[in-house]
Amino acid sequence: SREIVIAAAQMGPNQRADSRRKIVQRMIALMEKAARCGAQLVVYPELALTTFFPRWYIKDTSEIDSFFETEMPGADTAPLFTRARELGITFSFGFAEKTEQAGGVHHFNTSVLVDKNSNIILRYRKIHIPGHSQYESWRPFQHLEKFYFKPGTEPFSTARLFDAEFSLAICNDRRWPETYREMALRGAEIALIGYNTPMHYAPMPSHDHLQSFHNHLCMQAGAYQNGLWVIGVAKAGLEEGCQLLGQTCIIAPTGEIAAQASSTDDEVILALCDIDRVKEIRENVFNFKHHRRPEMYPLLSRT
Ligand code: CDT
Repeated sequence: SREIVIAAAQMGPNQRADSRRKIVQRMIALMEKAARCGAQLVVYPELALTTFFPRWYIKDTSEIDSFFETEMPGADTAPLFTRARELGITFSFGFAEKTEQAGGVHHFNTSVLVDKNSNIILRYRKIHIPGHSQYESWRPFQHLEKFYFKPGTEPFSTARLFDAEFSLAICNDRRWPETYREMALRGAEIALIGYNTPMHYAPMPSHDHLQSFHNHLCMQAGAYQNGLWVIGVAKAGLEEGCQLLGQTCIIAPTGEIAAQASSTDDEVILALCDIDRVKEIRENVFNFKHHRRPEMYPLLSRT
């Protein structure tokens, strides 16, 4: 069987004044801890290098730029790549990406998968950008992802590592069933998903108490209904006065939680993931080839 020791490296809050260097040092400490426990792959959250800045409406472009990476690795992130190479660790993390393409400048909410030789083998740019695009004064804090980020223009894709197929998604993507189904149809066996989820949802505060439930509900359902391992990794805790959900977890293709964080701080959890367990689902109840009826779901292929 194909077994991989996967670590989910939950991060506690990143405050606005925390330097990239300090944050990267915390990420390295988590990686070293995971490596001591035998991890082969370490997964960090969405926007791991900064505070969740979409909670503020920032007009000054140089201030906005300070949250974005123009190269990966850059000067501040190189130590993470170097330490991973020394430890022989593969890793994945999210960051704000500013890139020039076809003469234009683009801002994406991005995550990458890096092999043990520090090569970026998969880059994903968040497709489902939540929140709003303009300042809304009635909110206690903003969720201006639509102001800061353009949606990625490439569909979900996969990369092969440890003889298994990996796919990346970011935060709000995990709530959409299409995410997991598209991945699975492309042959993905493991989905790596970082998130920053405020406990307070301003448009529907009566759902605040459901944040934890919905978090696990969508990832466990996605895992089971598509026969995928799902690694869900939080940036958690009280970040700039905003409480972020924890609940980092490693979910088996049966939908069962194999490991879960017990804090909202920097914390490593691990599981020995048998990738062949994907077959328990995909060769049985969700054998797409035998039981799926795409011709009966014509609206799914329409916008
Ligand atoms: N980062 C991110 O995508 N957060 C959203 C918050 C809820 S939508 C405003 C999420 O889906 O968890």
